[in-house]
Amino acid sequence: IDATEVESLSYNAKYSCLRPSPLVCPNQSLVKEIDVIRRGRNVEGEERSMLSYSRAISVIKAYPHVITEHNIQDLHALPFLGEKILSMIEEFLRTGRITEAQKMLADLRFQSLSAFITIHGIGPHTARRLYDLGLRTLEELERYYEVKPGVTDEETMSLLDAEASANTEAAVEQSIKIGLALRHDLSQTIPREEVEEINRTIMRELGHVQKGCKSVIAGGYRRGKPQSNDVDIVITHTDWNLGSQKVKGLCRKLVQRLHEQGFVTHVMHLSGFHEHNVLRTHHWDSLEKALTVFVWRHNSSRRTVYRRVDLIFAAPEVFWTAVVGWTGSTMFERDLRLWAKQQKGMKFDSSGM
Ligand code: DGT
Ligand code: MG
Repeated sequence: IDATEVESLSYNAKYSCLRPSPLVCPNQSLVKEIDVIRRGRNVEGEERSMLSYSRAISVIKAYPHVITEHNIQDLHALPFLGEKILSMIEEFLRTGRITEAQKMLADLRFQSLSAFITIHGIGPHTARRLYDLGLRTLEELERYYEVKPGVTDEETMSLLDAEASANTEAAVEQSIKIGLALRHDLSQTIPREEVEEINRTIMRELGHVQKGCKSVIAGGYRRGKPQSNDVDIVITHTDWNLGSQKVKGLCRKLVQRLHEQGFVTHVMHLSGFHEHNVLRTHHWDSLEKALTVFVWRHNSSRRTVYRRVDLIFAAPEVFWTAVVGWTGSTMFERDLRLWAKQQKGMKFDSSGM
């Protein structure tokens, strides 16, 4: 980035990718309250409304001052803060609460749907379908999906053999079953040191399959989050000329190796080029990737833990787009694509520009 670009970064910029945004902002409790409403719109599938709240939250996060009755007028000059949000902010300043958020939190349907979407493979749509069947709790979901306690390794690795099945209903159901069976582990967040340890372990194993690779840990970790829900590792080869050939097919080989060494117990998704997936429908890129369950007993914990690990492979020339595209946040990625298109006449994607 040249100096003129840096100067154009500003908290009142229209695109979130041009707004400096701290991990914890001066108005964090307000953001948390509005986020409840955003989550409510999300589970109900009200996408446009959810996006409005996401945008508003993103703008407030970038605002560098504590909002008070003295400076609330300044907010009118910020993008994406409409009358409705502004009146919610006023209510929050007066009472420390937003009525709609409090109602949402007390709503039993919201509670059930929110719990359901914490399971990998269950999106808002499936969550509502399950709710309509009369299901209310994760325990009821376990009975419905006939999840047995403990982990069943054999059946799930079959995804490795039948790549095409990763797009079927059966594969999604399988993924939900895994998510339910391992939910107590997978809901734990992962500290940075362990994220780094997992990366080192995976790169050591990769060295046995292909020499000369390198990786960057992306996702929330790269944004500085102290705890992550999963580990996102972007991998390439250091040979600029031959790297593209060397990473081809490597994803599958690495997952196979990790499985043989006892590090990967499940593969939720394995994909090559231009594949569309039902688990994550938007902006699915064309990179080779594997969404896995990684298991180990690492240095600082004495017990066996299951972690969600995503492995993404990119040719050297698109390594940077893969790293940027997998770093997030979701709003940053959305606006980066929009900014590239509207302001630069380019198309940005994790798999290239
Ligand atoms: P967390 O929950 O602590 O893991 O937080 P994040 O921000 O790491 O969230 P995560 O792991 O779901 O996603 C990391 C970033 O990767 C996210 O901002 C967008 C990107 N991403 C996730 N899934 C896909 C995908 O299927 N395709 C592409 N192109 N990007 C994705
Ligand atoms: Mg992540």
